[in-house]
Amino acid sequence: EVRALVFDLDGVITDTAEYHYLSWKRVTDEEGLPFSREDNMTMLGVSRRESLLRLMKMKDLSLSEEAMVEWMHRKNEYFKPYLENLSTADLMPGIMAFIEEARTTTDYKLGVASSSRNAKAVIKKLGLNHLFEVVGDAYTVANAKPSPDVFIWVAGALRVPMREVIVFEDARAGIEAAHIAGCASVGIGSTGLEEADLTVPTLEGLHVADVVEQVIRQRSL
Ligand code: G16
Ligand code: MG
Repeated sequence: EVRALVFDLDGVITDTAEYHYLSWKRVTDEEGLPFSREDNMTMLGVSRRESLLRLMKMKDLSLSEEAMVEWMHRKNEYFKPYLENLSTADLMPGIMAFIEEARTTTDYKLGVASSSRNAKAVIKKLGLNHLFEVVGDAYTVANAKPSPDVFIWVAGALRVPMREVIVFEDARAGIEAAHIAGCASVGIGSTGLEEADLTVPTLEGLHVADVVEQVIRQRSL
């Protein structure tokens, strides 16, 4: 039985994944480091610190704790103006229709599980608060995705067993976290989603009942 749908924020509800990339790109440009979209894929969906640790590993960099804090601060300073200008144009295609359909045609509980410290600000800025019963973010748990903690926390707050939750994610780290938590998963996008129970390029034009049915079928295979 499915009783809850839990959505990732950056890259699933909003197009902010692009802004995270552009912000890291600006920092790496300033530091004279090459940084491609492909590089960025390996940092998707994990915490700010874990993103930097992965970047350091990728580029064989060693930074002091002080330098790391400064890079993370700078990245977020570059990210913040994007948030100030956030509008409904930054919503992912099809997401609002999908959530609206879930609200009107099902009694699934709806939640958000994000690795971001900016998650609540993004949701507020877009006026989406009323859509979700629970929002878990980088402040609610100590360990960000791929740790399962945020999904366990959100499922608990929704009072739904983990196996009755379908998670919607755009990042490998999020799919991994969802599975460790015992949730089912839908990967949205084209890269790094091989482990998802169902992968779709976008939610645009998809119906909740069809997606849920496909996930259930996939899981019992
Ligand atoms: C998001 C992004 C990640 C980002 C993380 C931390 O997670 O996908 O790329 O590194 O938040 O963001 P911040 O620097 O705002 O704390 P999610 O889980 O919403 O995709
Ligand atoms: Mg994401």
